[in-house]
Amino acid sequence: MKELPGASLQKACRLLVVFCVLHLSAVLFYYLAGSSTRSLQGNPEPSPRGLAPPRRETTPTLRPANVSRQCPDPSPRLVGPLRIEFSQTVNMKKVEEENSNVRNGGRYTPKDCIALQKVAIIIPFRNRDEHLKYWLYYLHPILQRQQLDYGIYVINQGGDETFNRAKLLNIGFTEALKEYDYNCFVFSDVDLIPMDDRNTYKCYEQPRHLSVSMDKFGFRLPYNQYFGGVSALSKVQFEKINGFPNNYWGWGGEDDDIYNRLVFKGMGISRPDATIGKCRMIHHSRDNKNEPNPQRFNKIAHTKETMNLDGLNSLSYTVLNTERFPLYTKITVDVGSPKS
Ligand SMILES: [Mn+2]
Repeated sequence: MKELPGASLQKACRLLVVFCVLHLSAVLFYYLAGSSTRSLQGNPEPSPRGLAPPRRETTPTLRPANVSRQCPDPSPRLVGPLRIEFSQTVNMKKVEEENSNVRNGGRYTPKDCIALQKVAIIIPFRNRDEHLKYWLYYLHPILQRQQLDYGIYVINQGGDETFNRAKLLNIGFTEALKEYDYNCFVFSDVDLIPMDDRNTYKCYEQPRHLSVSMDKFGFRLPYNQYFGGVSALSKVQFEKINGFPNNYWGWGGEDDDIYNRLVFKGMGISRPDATIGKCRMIHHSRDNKNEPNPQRFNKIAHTKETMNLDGLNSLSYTVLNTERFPLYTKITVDVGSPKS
């Protein structure tokens, strides 16, 4: 028997209604199932393997994407080897424009995920503005690709007393912590630029030495215990060794003292491999008031006795000035003078 046209239309409508109801209840089910697992997000432990319902793919989510998710490790934005050169002068206005995501004072936080670490980068400084421009030009884009929650602190030694690198680093640690809950500290000379962005400026299980193959030393370590240039210590690691020594005036020795402190507290050095750890140093002549320290050999021999008396617990200084520039915070300090 042939069906009437009206009956066939009625049947089609009924089917459509049934389909709509089914679709609506399926959407509702997946939405509720999604919200009940929401509290698990941000849990650092890997999700259990096996059969998982494909809810994320099929359901549009109402919350903004990824903001409650930790940034992946390593960052997917890394590009690897970089061309680093110092032949052209840096236009700071342009560098500031190119890094418009950086907040005043040199602070940056990734937008689409939660950074794995909060990193304060401490740069001991005096009269090296040209080097600082290169550093900012190269490092800001690298640090953003590394998806770190970071801040840049240039600790400028005021006056014209002999330079004291390690004390400036102690001051940077202390001052940065007054601003933000940093859990990692990268201590970098102003003239060192990494040649590979896989050399992440973050902290590890053990204190990290980052500048492991410098062009200055023919892209190798000058000696096995070398800990100078760029290093990273977590807040816990730094406090465990009572910070760095305050009384190494002039060039040399303070990095070996720091190495000794780490060893005496039972820690070892973590390093990237020689390829990832390549970096360039900007050529320069020896600064005034930073002559090699003749006392350094004698001091290094006594780290074990001095480290508990000299460090964070004996640090004294005066902040003379704090300036917020678009790409860094500059803190000028009076570090005092060597005791005779
Ligand atoms: Mn240098």
